[in-house]
Amino acid sequence: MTLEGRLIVVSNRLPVEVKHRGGGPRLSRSAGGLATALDSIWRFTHGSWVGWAGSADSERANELLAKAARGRPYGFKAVPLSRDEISKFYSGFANEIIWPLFHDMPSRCNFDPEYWEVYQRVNRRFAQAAVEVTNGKDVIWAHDYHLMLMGRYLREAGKMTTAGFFLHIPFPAPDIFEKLPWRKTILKSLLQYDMLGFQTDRDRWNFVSCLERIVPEAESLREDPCMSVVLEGRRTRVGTFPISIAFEEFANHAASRDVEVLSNQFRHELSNKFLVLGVDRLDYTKGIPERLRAFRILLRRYPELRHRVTLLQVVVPSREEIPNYKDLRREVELLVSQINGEFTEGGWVPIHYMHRNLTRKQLLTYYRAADIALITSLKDGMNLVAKEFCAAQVDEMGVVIISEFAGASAELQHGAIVVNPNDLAGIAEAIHRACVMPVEEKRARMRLLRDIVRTYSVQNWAEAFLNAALSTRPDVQPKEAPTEHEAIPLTTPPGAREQKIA
Ligand code: ADQ
Repeated sequence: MTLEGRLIVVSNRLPVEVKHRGGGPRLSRSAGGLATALDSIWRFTHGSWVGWAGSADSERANELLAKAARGRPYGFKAVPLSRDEISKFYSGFANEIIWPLFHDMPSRCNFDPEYWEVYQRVNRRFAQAAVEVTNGKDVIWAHDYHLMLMGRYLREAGKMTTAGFFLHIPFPAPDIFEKLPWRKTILKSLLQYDMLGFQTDRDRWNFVSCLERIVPEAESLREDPCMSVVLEGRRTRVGTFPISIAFEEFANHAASRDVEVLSNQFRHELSNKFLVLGVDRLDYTKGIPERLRAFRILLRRYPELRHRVTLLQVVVPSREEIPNYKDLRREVELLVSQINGEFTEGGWVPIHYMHRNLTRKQLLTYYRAADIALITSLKDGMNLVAKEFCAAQVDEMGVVIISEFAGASAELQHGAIVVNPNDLAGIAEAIHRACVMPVEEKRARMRLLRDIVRTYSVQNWAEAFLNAALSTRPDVQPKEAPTEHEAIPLTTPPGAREQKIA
């Protein structure tokens, strides 16, 4: 697709971060699923990326950003945030209220009213920054729960260009969402965007159910392929767009000689034990303690698997300034040492644990070397690790065990083994099943999974969203007919889109 204007992406963080190290500010890549996914949408368009650039807002930092933009199809527009704003907007409102609430964990929320004040102020600032780089034909695409009010401030600034919003995390059911003191303002602000995108049908249904309960004056119209909501004469389209990965890029890199050699070497070092892999940001939504406890049950129930199976758990440090996350690290490290203490014998350590950022090559090496990807999120918008693992299975042999509460399970359920992350014995049984699964079944499942992920890449996701956003303009129609994935009509039951093993 080609946009008539430019694309203005707005996200909390820019894809590069300026950090103060000894000797002055330095640039590094931002971590996490959003940065990885968005980086690949610029192949077919150009424009600007608006977001926070990290701790430093000095002149030198802007120089570094200008330098980093050379050769990219987009420029950077940094939004300055003070230390207090980072603490109350990012750590506070976004990550101590919205993150736990939207992941169905209201008891972890800290509903501090000051957080709300700062959230409003910072959303207004992001809107102003976006307006400064936007021309009439541009499309503004805002990302994630940090920017739910930005639509309202764009309208207040008189910005009439098309504005869309994609939520990367789940949207909760009304009984959970209504706990939020600012629920109505947030829903009405979201309806100031022209286009809203959710990861799964379940999230979209939840959003519409919340509207029905909290903003009954909004009228929902079930149109194909998206639905529309009309409030005070404004129409917002609402669709399902499951995010994906750059499949070919991952698959080609995983197939490279480098990665093959490293992965064989790693397997050799483990004496070719059956390798179970967990890769996550260190976050309480990812179900890491549950996974470790399930692995302990496996080793207790099936002593014949001792010496034969190893769990490699890789965690990337995340949000370490928030107390909940520090506690989680301690819990995970204690469990790892308890389990290793209980089972380690000469020549075999049951759990290998890494707490650090990996390069793409290292990540692909572990994906390729592993026999099982174990994803036990208690709740997850999508989970890109599941899709990256499939892309890296160039030998078509790995098994995916995935939580039914990860968005990716809606697409992957017929090729993966689906588990309830609270059912620890069930997870242990799933690992056992994967260990004894016949090779033909593994291949059939992995082929299906790879087909699903290959067919709908992150480029398809971005095009589908932007096409749907453009079709909200009275003067523009989408250039191509909507694809199956572009948006799923609300009448389609969740899961209808998935395929089965032939
Ligand atoms: P995340 O919660 O960050 O993303 P996820 O989708 O799994 O979760 O993405 C994690 C990313 O970080 C993957 O690309 C993975 O390769 C990378 N990663 C993980 N551990 C790493 C390590 N140790 N070193 C280097 N890289 C590592 C949010 C939502 C998700 C949603 C994405 C995209 O919470 O539900 O899928 O956005 O929409």
